[in-house]
Amino acid sequence: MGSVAAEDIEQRELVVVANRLPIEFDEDSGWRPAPGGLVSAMEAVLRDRDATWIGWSGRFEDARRQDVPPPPAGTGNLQLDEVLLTKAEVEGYYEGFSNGAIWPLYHDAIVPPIYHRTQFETYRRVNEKFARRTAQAAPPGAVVWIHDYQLQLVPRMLRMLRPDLRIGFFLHIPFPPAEIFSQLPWRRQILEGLMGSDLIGFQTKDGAVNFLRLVRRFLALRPGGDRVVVDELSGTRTVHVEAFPIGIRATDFAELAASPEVQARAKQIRSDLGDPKVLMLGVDRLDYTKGIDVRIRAVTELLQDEDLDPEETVFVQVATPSRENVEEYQRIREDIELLVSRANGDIGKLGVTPIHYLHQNMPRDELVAMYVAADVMLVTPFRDGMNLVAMEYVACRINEDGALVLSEFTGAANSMHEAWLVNPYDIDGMKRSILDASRTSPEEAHQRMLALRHGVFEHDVERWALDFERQLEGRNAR
Ligand code: ADQ
Repeated sequence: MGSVAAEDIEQRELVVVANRLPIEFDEDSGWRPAPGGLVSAMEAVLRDRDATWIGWSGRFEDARRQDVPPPPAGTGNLQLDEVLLTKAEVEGYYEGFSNGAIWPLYHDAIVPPIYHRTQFETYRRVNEKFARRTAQAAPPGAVVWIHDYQLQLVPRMLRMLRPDLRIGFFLHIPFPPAEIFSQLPWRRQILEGLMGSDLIGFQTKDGAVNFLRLVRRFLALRPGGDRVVVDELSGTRTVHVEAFPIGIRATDFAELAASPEVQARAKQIRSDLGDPKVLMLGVDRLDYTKGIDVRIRAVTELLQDEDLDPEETVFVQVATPSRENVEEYQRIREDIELLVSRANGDIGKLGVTPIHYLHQNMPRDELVAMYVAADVMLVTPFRDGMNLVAMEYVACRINEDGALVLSEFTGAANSMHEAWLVNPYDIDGMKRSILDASRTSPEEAHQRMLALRHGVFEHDVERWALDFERQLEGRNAR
């Protein structure tokens, strides 16, 4: 097979299906682009092409009075197609089954997954809603790209309704080993749902291998390499299962980082914080998978024991509010806030606050200014599909300095070998690495950052999307 020019692929009709539309409603500014991992990843791919994005807008179908106006029909070349959900559907499908069962299960069951039969039933019904909507909206022969763990039943449902479509599915979060996945009461349905795809993409090879093992065990199919042949009434069909590690639009971050405004803002941030010798930074959605708590513990101990000088070190943790209706998220927020206030109470002095904690969303340029300002970036999840924050930090280090401390349990660690890799369960090991990273010589920091930047710019999000799409159309010579 020959290689395919990027322009050919961009001519194709593309339908993206995701839990949320890439916009959200704000009281003051109305509809605006939504923040978050998936949105920042896909934004770049959709920028210059005709496509439809199907997803929930955040509006409730059964709200007695709709305070929120309908979303726009599109932005630029992107058509927006709203799926309306009821309050009960959002509770059962999203907060319940997706975030109470699948999310913890797929992240190594760090907190116990909760299985409710009624919630799975709602998940199934909502997946059906998405499948029907997509079946209506997709032009004949279109390429449909379904995203993430909330919609794992959609591929099979959609194939039944529209066998003419090319169906791809990408999972943004980890896919767990059989020992963990097998506890799911609806494991068969989930596997069959995903197998409705022509292509199933995972962040890592481990995820793909885990999936193939499960298909063999529970669906009695025999994968050959990364392919599985499925017998259907209409004949046989081949499902490809592969790793497609996601990236970021690195040049966008680098350009923003180089702008005079952001450079000035970064200086201002450092000066507002008292011009510390070492500025450490954490940026995460407030989620129990991200290891924010262990990171704060490690830094606190280092400051307490004065391995790090509390007068010359500042740690800033930015935590985006997330899934605030789910109980475990309320708990982790309380834990983190207690840790921060205890640490500052114990180590702080009048005019000296070693740990700054911001529980808020940040505009992109402010976030980039933080990355530019920080000497050491702490990314310590217990488990993470990829982790874009680690890559964003690296892309913003235009002077090729700074140090990244990265959990080995992130997908990103598979390619970012020059980071200070840590096991977040080993607090002493993590303390040693944080210390080492903050005391590293400029030469070593430079060498490591140079290599990291090479990887992040080489494997950017456009390449990820193009790779996935080529493979989905069976035109990739990989
Ligand atoms: P997330 O779990 O959301 O993504 P991550 O990959 O780190 O995690 O992406 C977070 C995004 O949100 C980044 O682009 C970051 O810049 C942005 N962000 C974080 N805090 C912010 C703040 N306070 N204000 C504004 N923006 C903020 C899921 C998976 C990951 C996977 C991605 C993409 O869990 O493993 O890498 O999808 O596939």
